[in-house]
Amino acid sequence: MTDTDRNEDFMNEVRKNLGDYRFIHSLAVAKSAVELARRFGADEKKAYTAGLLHDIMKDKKPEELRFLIEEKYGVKLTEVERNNHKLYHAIAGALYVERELGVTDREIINAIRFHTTGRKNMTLLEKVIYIADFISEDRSYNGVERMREKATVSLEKAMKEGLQFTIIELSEKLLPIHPDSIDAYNQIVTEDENG
Ligand code: DGI
Ligand code: FE
Ligand code: FE
Repeated sequence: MTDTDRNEDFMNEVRKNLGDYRFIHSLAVAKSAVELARRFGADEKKAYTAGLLHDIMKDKKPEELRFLIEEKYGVKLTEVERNNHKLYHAIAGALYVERELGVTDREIINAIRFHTTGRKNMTLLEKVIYIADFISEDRSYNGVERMREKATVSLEKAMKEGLQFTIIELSEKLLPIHPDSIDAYNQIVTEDENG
C-alpha cells in the first residue's frame, strides 16, 4: 500500500496526537494543499497526505520533541534549531511519520520537514504545503486575504510573500532566523525578480 492510500490510518493518528484546534487546522491545510496542488500541478494525493500530517507533533512539549529528535532518533540539532522550540515540531514530525507511521515517500517526509522554515530548491510539493499552511480556512491573521490572492496567481509570489512575512515577524521580535529560511528567501527574491 502506498502512503497516499493510508489516509484513514493517518487521520486516526493525527486525531490521536492533536487537540481539537490543531486537528481542525490539519484538515484545513490538507484541503487547501489539494486546491493548490490542482492549481499548480503538484500531486493532489501527496498534498492531502502531507497536509494532514504536517503538524502531527505540534501539540507535544518542547522537551519531549527534543528527546525524540536527539535521543530516540539520534538526530543532532544545530544551535539555531535547539534554541528555537517552534522548529522542533517540523523536524520531529518528519522523523515520526517516517519511523513510527512507516511513511516512505521522501517528498511527503520533506514537505513536513521543511514546512516551517522552507529551504533552498524547494520541490513543488514543499511549496504547496508551505503556502497551504499560510492560507488554510482556519487562518485569520492580518494579510491572509492578500496571501490567498497571491496564491491564486503564482506559487512563487506567494512563497515570496510568506518568507518575507516570516522574516519580518521574526526580526521584529529579535528572534533567530533559521539559515534554511534565509536560503529560501534569498533564492526566491533572486529568481522571481520581476514580481
Ligand atoms: O505550525 P503552524 O503554527 O501551523 O505554522 P509553522 O509550522 O509555520 O510555525 C510558525 C511559527 O514558526 C511562527 O511562530 C514563526 C516560527 N518560525 C518560522 N520560521 C522560523 C521560525 N522561528 C524561528 N526561530 N526561525 C525561523 O526560521
Ligand atoms: Fe507547523
Ligand atoms: Fe500548520
